[in-house]
Amino acid sequence: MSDDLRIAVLGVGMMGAFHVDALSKRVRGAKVTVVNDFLADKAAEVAGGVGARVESDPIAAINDPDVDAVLLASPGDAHAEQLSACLDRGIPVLSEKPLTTDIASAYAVVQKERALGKQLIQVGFMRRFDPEYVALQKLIADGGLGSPLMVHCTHRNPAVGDHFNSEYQIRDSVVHEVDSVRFLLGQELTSVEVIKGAATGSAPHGTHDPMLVIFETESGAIVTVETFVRTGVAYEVRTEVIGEKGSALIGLDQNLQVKSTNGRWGGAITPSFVERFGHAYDIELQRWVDGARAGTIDGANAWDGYAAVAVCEAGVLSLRSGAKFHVHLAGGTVASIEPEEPHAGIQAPDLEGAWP
Ligand code: ISE
Repeated sequence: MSDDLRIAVLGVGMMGAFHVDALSKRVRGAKVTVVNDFLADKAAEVAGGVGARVESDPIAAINDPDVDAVLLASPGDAHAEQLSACLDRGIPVLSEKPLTTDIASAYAVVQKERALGKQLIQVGFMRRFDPEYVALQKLIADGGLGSPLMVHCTHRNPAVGDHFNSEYQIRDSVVHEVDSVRFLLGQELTSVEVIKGAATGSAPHGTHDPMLVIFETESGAIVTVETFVRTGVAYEVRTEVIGEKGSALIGLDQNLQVKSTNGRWGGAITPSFVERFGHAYDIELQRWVDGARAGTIDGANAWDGYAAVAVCEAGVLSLRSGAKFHVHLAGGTVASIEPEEPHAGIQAPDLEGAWP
């Protein structure tokens, strides 16, 4: 009898189907036994491809006797109930971001897991498994850059649908930078300010794309994030950390460099996050499966997922109001988010009137 981890995958849109493929073909010790999606045809197609069963009710899928662990790639607003059902059954769950869609429900999930006294929830922040991020984190943790003073993040997608408005951009895209910086620096983010500039012509009316997001960290380091999801170019994610003893940069697409007879040189940029982070996703899944079989988790935990929800919520408030928001994520208590006191501003002297 096989002792493979029997997994239910909830939500088999692009990401869920990608994970089912990886779990079936590339990850050792795992077997997808149950598939659920609100689109019955999609569920049947994906399940059929790997010999799994379709279960139309997500909670029944979680409670299915053929299931040892759950992978959530369902819409974020379904996560709170589905995570709670996994905790009730006491089985491991890998949840794609967001953990949940609001601070209160994310905090409730953290508290419920804490009451069980066992970590069962892992959040799918795959960059924590990308070799470049891992190397950078180690360099910083080993003191190779001295104290980190600044971080510059670039996050560009070639194109997205019109549903991708500015708030979605913060919660779906910038959220990766929130987690990456927390992972790299080992610090909480303490403030958020979103700056909206001129929008690209392909952004729908009222959508601010690109934006500059500025965070501060517990030690006072400053983080800048350029978020631009309609560049029309390719997928570009870079991170540079500047410390007291040097700086380090990752995400340079330094793969095959070609020099041609026409005097040009260059390489290829990854077209989407699937190519850029495909290897990281596979490592993440293998480590999750190995951890689940050993009764542990390995990667971002429920608190990390919760912190990301709270910081992005503050980012959305800053986007709406134009104010800088402070975030307090202390001692495992619920996050508090407050706007910075408005400044009086500067009154410029009337130069024209003063001119002789
Ligand atoms: C998407 O959901 C992801 O998770 C990608 O990593 C990110 O680059 C993209 O902006 C998001 O929409």
